[in-house]
Amino acid sequence: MSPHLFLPVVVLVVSPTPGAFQDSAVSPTQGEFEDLDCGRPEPSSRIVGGSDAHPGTWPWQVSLHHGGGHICGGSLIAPSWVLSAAHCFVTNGTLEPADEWSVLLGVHSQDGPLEGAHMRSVATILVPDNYSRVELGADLALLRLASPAKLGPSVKPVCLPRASHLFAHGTACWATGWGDVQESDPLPVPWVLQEVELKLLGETACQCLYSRPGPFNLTLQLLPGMLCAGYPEGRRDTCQGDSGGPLVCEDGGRWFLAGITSFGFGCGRRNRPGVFTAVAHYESWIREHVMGSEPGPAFPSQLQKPPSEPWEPREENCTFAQPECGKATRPGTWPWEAQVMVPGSTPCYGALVSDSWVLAPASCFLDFPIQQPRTSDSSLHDFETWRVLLPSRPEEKRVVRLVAHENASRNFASDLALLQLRTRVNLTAAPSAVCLPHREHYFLPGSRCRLARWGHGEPAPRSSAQLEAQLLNSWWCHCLYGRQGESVPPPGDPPHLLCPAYQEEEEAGACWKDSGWSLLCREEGTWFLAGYRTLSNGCLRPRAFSPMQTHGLWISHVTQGAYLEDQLTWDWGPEGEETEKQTCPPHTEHGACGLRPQSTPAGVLWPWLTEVHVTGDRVCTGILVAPGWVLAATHCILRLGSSTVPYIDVYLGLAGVSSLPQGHQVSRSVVSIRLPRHSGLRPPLALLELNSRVEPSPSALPICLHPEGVPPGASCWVLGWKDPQNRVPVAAAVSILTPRLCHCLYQGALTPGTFCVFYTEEQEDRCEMTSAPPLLCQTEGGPWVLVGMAVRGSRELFAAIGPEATWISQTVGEAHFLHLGGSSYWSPEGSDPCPQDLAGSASSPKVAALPLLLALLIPR
Ligand code: 4AZ
Repeated sequence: MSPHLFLPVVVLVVSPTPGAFQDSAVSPTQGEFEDLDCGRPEPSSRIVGGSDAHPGTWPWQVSLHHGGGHICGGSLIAPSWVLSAAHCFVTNGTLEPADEWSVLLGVHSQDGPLEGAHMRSVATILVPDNYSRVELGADLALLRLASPAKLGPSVKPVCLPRASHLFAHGTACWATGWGDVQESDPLPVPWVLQEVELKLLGETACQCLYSRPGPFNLTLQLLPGMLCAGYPEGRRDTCQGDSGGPLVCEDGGRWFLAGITSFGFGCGRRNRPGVFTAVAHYESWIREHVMGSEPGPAFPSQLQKPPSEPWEPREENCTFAQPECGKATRPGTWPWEAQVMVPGSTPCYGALVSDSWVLAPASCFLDFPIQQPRTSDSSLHDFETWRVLLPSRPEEKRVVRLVAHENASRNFASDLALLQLRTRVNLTAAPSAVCLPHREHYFLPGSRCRLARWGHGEPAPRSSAQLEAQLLNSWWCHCLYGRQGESVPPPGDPPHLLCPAYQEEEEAGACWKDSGWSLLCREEGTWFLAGYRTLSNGCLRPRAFSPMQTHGLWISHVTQGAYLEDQLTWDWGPEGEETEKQTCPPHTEHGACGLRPQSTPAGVLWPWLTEVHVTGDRVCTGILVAPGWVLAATHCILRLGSSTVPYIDVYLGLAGVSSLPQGHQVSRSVVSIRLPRHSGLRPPLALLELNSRVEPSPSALPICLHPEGVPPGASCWVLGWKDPQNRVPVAAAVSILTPRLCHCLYQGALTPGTFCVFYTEEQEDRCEMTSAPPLLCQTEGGPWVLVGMAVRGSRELFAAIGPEATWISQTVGEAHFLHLGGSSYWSPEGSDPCPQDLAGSASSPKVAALPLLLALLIPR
């Protein structure tokens, strides 16, 4: 995978309409193409304040169709020539065949009446030899039409500027097109041509804006032959689908094609104006290629020379650039934290997402659940009395509008509302806005995040270290907390949930009830509002958050200027598609169990493997079977003949990462030892009750239990430590003998409810046996299940979990019993007589009966 620039979807962002055309009498064009009149639309007036162009206003605008739909714009420059952008026609370095394209001329609405419109096929496409990628310039293409366009009121050519033509900085020009109206937001039906007024930016000013790194230090080097138009504050811009279309500026009553829509970082973003191909720079290339064509394009000379070079800010004092988002000098002191005060209710915490909008939970302001869909109409509220308090500002802000998410009342994942402030906030170090993630934003597993106040509710009275977390990968998040049966979204798709894994343990006895939390994640020193949740999770810290990225479109639609800045997107390649098939292993009624992460650089993880330290330095293997319970072999925990009650501690988690003994992350002490009631013999299994729960995470998660023995098709392992000092977990592969073979080999020595195993490939020395290791099995893609614990003094015999299932579930409550079917352990009923040569070979079964064993192993 490799990160690349997010060049998002775009459309023309709406703007006020231009003034009426001056149909002034201007002297005829000079130059060799004097006969072609250009750049003069029919005189017209426009819909004031709208963004739809009036029909006939931009008669040179053409739509380039490929595969049955609009792909790019273009400008008619002569009856047989259209000028557009090279990137529309070049895919992976190859020019697409001209005959696959058609040119639609004289269209206004692409879904409306097409009178005056006509289509032409393309005979040739010409692209400069030095074109490779948009960021390297030369993004222009000449299209020769198969037959000349029919000129008329709605089809006229535009004038081309000569190389000497100077377009003054600050000139208001117009860009037009059928492109997206926002990033990832296509122009709605009836697809009426859009127009937007854009100011030309000088080279220094534009470079200054593009040199301001956004959250990911993404900058752009402008090159000769590029020009910029737009605004430092963004909002008005071209976007995807406008490419190839015109940027025209008026001179002496004629419209000149100053630029060809080429690219930009996103659309309408702060500090990211649109980048255009400067047509004047390519005068000679165009002339050279249209030579001999009659009539060719017109290059009228400039009538109004711009006065002197207008002042251009220097890069060092690029003060007109807009402030950045997501900068916090001290994590925990959030400069975007907004406190919304509504009389009669406790303050509601939200986040400043632009200079005039606060995002907060809708449930702060609307009643839940709402029976009737209620309008999100502001008139239901008396905003006069509402106040918003922002960091470092003594004065309170007033609210003029509330826009609730349309699903806010139906679904907690949309519990969002936007509040518009009456006056804009001057964004400085504080208050400042938080950055919002784009839909495709991929928060890397392991990203550093923090909880921040969100909505009503008191902060949990804990140390701030407890608010720190790292993101889990989406498979874990989904399998631990997602809805069963829903497939795991592949990386790159918006996740259904975002899960933090906390750095600090949950404090015993603390209750996080009734507080909403937002999840802020930091990337490259910039904080993003990644997720939020308003529902409490009992007393526990929240484990799963609704992702904010799915709401970016709604937020930018409403606010027209929230901080959705440059972000990385990942090119997942074919691996991304493979992961699409990922699903989670079955859950039990108590949730996920037996999930194992891939081994990480931090160590091999067996999230249920527990070191049980018994008084002094004896170490037994324990297995986490529920958040507050560990199962261990009785003989390891309680030594025969010892009359003292042992003092026991347990350690779980990632080895080698924290400062706890042996690098474990989680420690607990044991408050009681429970044994099942057995007549006579000492029971083989003991349950250890922990002083507090261990919440599920990839480094500490309960195992699944399997009462029926070995699940069909499973591979089984004995899990333990090789070296009692340096306890790095090891697993030895084993096969399980059939109950009959087991019984026959160990005749007389076996307790009912025992598994016999056979180590494959000399693996029996891998684990040290004094710690009483467990026997685990896993079916392909399924969860890991515990089937037994080692019997005292044996490497090959394991006490089965099955016979104790009732006792375990009654004692533990939340044990994860999975019913997968399968072979059972040895039980005395119905044992057939044993073959002669096996009887009595129990001391060394594999030596005596190896050939037989291999034949009788439980089939996989
Ligand atoms: C595009 O993808 C595109 N905001 C066109 C223009 C801009 C960005 C992207 C400029 O075709």
